[in-house]
Amino acid sequence: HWTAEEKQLIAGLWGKVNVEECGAEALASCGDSIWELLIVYPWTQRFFSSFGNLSSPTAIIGNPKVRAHGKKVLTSFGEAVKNLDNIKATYSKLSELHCEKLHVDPENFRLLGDILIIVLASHFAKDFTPACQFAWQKLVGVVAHALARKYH
Ligand code: ZNH
Repeated sequence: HWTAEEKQLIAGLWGKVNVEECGAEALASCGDSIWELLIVYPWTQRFFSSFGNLSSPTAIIGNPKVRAHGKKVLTSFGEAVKNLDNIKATYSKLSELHCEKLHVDPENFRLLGDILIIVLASHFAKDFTPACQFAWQKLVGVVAHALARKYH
């Protein structure tokens, strides 16, 4: 459950990710969370064998499929932000996909969540207060849990 302050901190920062002037750039940099995941934790590359060349950081950064996937995941993450009180139901189908079809180890959801927080903190440094960090840490935890639900 969320306090009013937490909801506001989450929606406020996410609103900035989507705001028009810097929206595209911020969204792109959050979408970059995926290539950061692939570079920082190279074993996650095995899930993306259909994405073509991931043989070096340069190849990963320049790979259009990675970029497109980052956008897809981030857009989907936005659904959690919009449905804070209903995250489990929101990700029920996606959990099935990741657990039963893609066999993504749930640990990876937590790794991606941590990276997303680092990206948000560096992009919105002056707004990223400890209270904001706490709310986002909680959110990525709830999202990871919801996505991993079909394993339980
Ligand atoms: Zn994931 C896919 C979301 C994480 C892996 N994903 C996907 C999609 C989405 C998502 C929306 C699409 C689906 C369809 O198409 O139907 N994810 C997501 C989210 C998250 C995630 C929200 C968190 C936050 N993933 C993840 C991770 C991993 C993954 C961590 C690993 C490492 N995914 C994946 C894969 C896929 C997906 C492999 C498939 C891709 C293709 O295209 O093939």
